[in-house]
Amino acid sequence: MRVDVLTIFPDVFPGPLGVGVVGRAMERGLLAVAAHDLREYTHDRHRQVDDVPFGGGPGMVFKPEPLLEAVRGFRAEDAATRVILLSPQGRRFDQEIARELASEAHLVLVCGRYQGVDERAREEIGEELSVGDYVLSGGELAAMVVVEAVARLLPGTLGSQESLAEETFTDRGFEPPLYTRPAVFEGREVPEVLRSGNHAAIERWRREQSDERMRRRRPDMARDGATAGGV
Ligand code: 9D3
Repeated sequence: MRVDVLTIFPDVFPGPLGVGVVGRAMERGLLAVAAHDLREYTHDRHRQVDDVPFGGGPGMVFKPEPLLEAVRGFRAEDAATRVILLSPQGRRFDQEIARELASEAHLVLVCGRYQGVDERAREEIGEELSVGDYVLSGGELAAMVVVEAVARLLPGTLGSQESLAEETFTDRGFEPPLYTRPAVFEGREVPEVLRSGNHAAIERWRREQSDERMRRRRPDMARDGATAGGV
């Protein structure tokens, strides 16, 4: 998969995408992430990407010309590319959308900043995603969240250990409590069942614990059964 990111802060990439599972996927050629400076698509002396909003109001707005010159360039190269604006008004990104995006060959992620993006550019881009109901300063961290979640789903990205761990609780969403050594830490013991060697009992206990956690902490996920969260 190829991901092109349009941003006024290309230097923040790859950032955390360069390490761990996703970093390895890039090293192995399963994923290529390229950040492009939006200012490279300006033609004025000041390389201006923003301007004041018509009608007044605080802050600045992304001008349509540089954004759309870049987006049209990517679409001209590859008509099937999926162009997505990261925006607080977008559809909420979740694991189901991550799975859908993982089937694409090419994504273009446009990172907004300032007060937002000129409406005509928004319309032409066509698709918008938010990563949650909180205010970020721009779309860069959101784009990283999307790339990380999608990259994990590309075939060959996860090692067999990680894939297996993913699958075991894939339809449950919540991990059961995890313990490692020592068996007693500051007087607090690892549950006996985990040390019993009884694999059926261990499996049953883990299932109960993860169901109970989900009911208590994420009743929205538990309500529709185990697959509601889709993770
Ligand atoms: C405080 C200004 N907001 C009210 C008028 C509008 C606003 C504009 C631009 C709020 C945030 C931003 C920058 N955020 C993003 O570009 C963004 C984002 C987010 O803030 N939250 C969750 N997901 C995303 S994706 C992109």
